[in-house]
Amino acid sequence: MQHHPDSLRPGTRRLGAAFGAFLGAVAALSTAGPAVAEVAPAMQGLEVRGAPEPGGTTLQTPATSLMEEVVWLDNMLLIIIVPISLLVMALLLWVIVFHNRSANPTPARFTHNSPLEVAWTLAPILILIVIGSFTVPALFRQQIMPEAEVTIKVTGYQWHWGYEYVDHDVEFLSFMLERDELAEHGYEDRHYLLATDTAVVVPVGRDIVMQVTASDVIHSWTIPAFGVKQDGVPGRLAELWFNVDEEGIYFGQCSELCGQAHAYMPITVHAVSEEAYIAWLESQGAQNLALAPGYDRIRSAVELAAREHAED
Ligand SMILES: [Cu+2]
Repeated sequence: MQHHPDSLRPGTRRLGAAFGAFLGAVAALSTAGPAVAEVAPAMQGLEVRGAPEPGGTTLQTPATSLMEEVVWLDNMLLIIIVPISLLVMALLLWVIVFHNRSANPTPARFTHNSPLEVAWTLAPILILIVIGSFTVPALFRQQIMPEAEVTIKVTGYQWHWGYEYVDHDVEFLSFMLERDELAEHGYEDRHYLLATDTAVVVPVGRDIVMQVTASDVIHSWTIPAFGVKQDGVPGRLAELWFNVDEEGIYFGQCSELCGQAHAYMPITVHAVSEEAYIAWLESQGAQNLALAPGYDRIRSAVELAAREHAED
């Protein structure tokens, strides 16, 4: 699949005029607009931090407090379920070896043992209460939205994503990069099926709220390293939030089976400094820049420096 046929991109023609500048090769297929292929300034020098590893078996390295908690819960559950599994396997072995027909030709005839039954009812309940006392608060931390410092609406389409920075009137679509397009966007071959032509750009250390929806069928937006995953359902607006610890490039993939090209609508997030975020917003022609986190501090400092320079 060199380029997706137009039939795979129902949103392109409708939105192409508005977002032509973002679409690179797609723009050439749809409507007028310069093809922007070079890596935007905000993306340069970013390391890939959230990506699957070849042969990897564990969860990705956490990039948010939410994901740190998910990893902690995963390890905690492992400590609980390993002894349970060993106990059950030992009991099975014990029954198989010592209570088969030849080893134990005359089986016991009793059917009840009240103390034992109380124990094997209470023990699982207690274990579930212990697990729940950790997982339920974690669930609330994920599902209760903080005050958003950046709000982004993401819409799933068959088969690409659309993003809207609701405070800033910035909108663009995000298409998977073909193998031969990766290098010109600054990615490597191993990022095939992960990298997109445009990326969600967010500042680190700020609370990002994503509003997730879809236009045709159910899709699901996720970044594994952030510990977030949310179905986008047509006609509904769900929310997720994250606060990225470290600058870097983080990948995800649509996680709800959404049709023929489900595997070809990945997600790329660039977590950058506030300075780079504001510079990126400006490069996108953003409105209401004063609403961007840190805008006052960063831009007034720049202006101050410029003034001092002029006085010298
Ligand atoms: Cu999808």
